[in-house]
Amino acid sequence: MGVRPSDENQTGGAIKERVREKTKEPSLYAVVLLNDDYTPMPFVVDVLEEIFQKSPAEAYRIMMQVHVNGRGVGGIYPWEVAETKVDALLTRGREAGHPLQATIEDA
Ligand code: TYC
Repeated sequence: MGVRPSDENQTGGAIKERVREKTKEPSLYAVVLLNDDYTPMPFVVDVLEEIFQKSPAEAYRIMMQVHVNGRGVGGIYPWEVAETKVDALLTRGREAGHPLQATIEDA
């Protein structure tokens, strides 16, 4: 005999304990800053402090990582937060006339 979908959670009056809720943690994404030859170093440090909430020392470390290796992680966030960070970074760069770029990758 088949079980109707609406009966799947029925226990005929018995108490049924749910051991674990089927909630999932949100997937996480890395915002990756990309190097270029024109954006001033202090501007990138400011962006990391103000948009990515990094300390001055951490912001400088990430900026140098990008400068030397071509890329570096500004932060790891749920998708919509990562998108908002990239938007803010691109807008800030564009308004200042700098070609600063960032991408979103699976963390
Ligand atoms: N390479 C840039 C310079 O020499 C500095 C820089 C660092 C640019 C990080 C972008 O994401 C970046 N002025």
